[in-house]
Amino acid sequence: MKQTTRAPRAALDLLVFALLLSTFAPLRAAQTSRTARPTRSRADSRRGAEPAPAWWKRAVFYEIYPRSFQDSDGDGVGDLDGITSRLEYLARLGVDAVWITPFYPSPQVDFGYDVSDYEAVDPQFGTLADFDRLIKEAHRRKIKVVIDFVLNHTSDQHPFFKESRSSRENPKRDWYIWRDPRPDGSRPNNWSSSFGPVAWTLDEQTGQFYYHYFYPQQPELNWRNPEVERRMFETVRFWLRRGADGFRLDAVNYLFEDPRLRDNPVLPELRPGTTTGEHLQEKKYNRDLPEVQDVMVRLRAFNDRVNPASVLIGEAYVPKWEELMRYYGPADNGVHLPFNFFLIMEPARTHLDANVFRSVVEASEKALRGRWTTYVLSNHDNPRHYDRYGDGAHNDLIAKLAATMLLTLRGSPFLYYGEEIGMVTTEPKTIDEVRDPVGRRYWPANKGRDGERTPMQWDASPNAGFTRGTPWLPVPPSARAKNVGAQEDDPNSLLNFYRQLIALRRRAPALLDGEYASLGEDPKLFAYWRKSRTQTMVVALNMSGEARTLNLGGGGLSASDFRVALSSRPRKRGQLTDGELALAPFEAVILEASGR
Ligand code: TEU
Repeated sequence: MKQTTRAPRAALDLLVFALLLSTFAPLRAAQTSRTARPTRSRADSRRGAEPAPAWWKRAVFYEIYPRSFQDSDGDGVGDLDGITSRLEYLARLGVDAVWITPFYPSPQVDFGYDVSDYEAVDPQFGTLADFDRLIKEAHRRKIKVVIDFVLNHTSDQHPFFKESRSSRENPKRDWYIWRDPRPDGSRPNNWSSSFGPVAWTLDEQTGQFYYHYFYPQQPELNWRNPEVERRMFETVRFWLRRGADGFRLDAVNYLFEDPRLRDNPVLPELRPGTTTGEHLQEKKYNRDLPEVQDVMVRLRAFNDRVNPASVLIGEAYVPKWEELMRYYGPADNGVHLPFNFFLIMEPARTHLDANVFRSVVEASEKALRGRWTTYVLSNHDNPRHYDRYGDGAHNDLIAKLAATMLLTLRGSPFLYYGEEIGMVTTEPKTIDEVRDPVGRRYWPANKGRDGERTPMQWDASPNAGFTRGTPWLPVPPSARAKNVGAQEDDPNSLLNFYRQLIALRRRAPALLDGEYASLGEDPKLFAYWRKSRTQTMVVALNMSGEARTLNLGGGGLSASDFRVALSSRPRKRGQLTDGELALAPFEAVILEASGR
């Protein structure tokens, strides 16, 4: 059933192109002129005649989980108007782009990642008119808006799936992955689901199983069917026409499955929270199949025809750089920014260790060979890095250190809402409180992802300024002390540190797109330089509770004089002339060389 023959690609592309030209030519012109505005970076103007790099290479991105950011109507769930009302805050923080996770109509089984209509807004989150206003207000502040595209699966309540499941003969039957049971009535193969236990659900009415890597309410689309591709690409056009600046492509590495549906190799380890039966698997036959790359190339071509300034950001947790590199496409004609999750994966995930970070960053640099990447420490699927790296005694200092790294590596940083005020992961205390279904299934070994999705903490009021109703997830007790209001006026707050860092980054060509090289091999001190044609910056991150010293004489640094541009601890600004930088425990320092 998955073996649908694909229409010749060139013919398909031509048809789509012709349609685009005839229908959307004026729109394309308008969008090009909108996106061709100069960026805010002063570094740009210094470059004279060189063309400005794509906006997303310079951008600081900020991920918004709309349910939890700001509620405007008192139903306890955040919404698009809520986001619009906080754009001024984001502009002041200095971010260049927001990525908003799904706000489309959805039964909300996976809180929006189960989409039942790709071209509308869920009433909980607002209306299309609210979206248009959000775009207008964001663009007015020169903030780009990237949205989520959940293309691997739909909701089981999407009309496509309802049709598909209605009968074996339905024209949309082949839009999903249906298979007969094996002769003994069991499921077609051994594949497990990300959310457990198995990836197949029997549809009693038609007597076949359908495949879902995620929840059973998220049936997988059949990307071998060209009609699926055509229809899904229309979604891209729909949102680009409405002014979206790009897409974060959800779970793209799961688009294709082995046509023969061979069993995955079973690993010895059991899934955390289970004692029998549920072994982990190597996802050999249902993840990162080469066909994914062909879709990425075609999606990029489609995207470029509608709005060449828009960005595609791929979400794929892959174990190796070689696999991730394929997402850039054979001729850099695939995804612009495959997410680099290596700081969120082991060993960097849990170890604040200079050797680990140095080797992860060096491996990235080596694999990339000049291509652009992302850096990300927290998102809506992982415990917040504030707790992952915090030692309990120096958490704020460590958060400043992590922020300094995130915002000074060679790549586009992605912040997750609330990390700028040090929000903590607040897991449900009892199973009854759990909202993320996976947390109920594997409690307490896996408490789900509610902990990193709690409401944004704006002020010290009972609901932290998030809602005047009852928040969908409890506001953490930490909100009373830790909130935007409290940090606003404290010059040493984490929030103000993020603001300073982002402002510094914006005006420093070396940090925006300079080269990278590690400095030294101290196991407690991660240090590196960034160099552009006109500037050299040194970043020194003491990842230990001991004092450390960085020798500024080596590592290809020819400058003799350095100026402290920013530090996470109070220290005298000004020249450093003795060739050494002494760092206090967990201190982060950025130096600017005054010579070359
Ligand atoms: O996540 C895709 C993904 O790879 C997940 O396995 C992720 O690692 C997992 O959520 C961790 O617990 C994306 C979204 O980010 C996630 O929120 C969705 O639940 C998922 O796709 C399905 O759409």
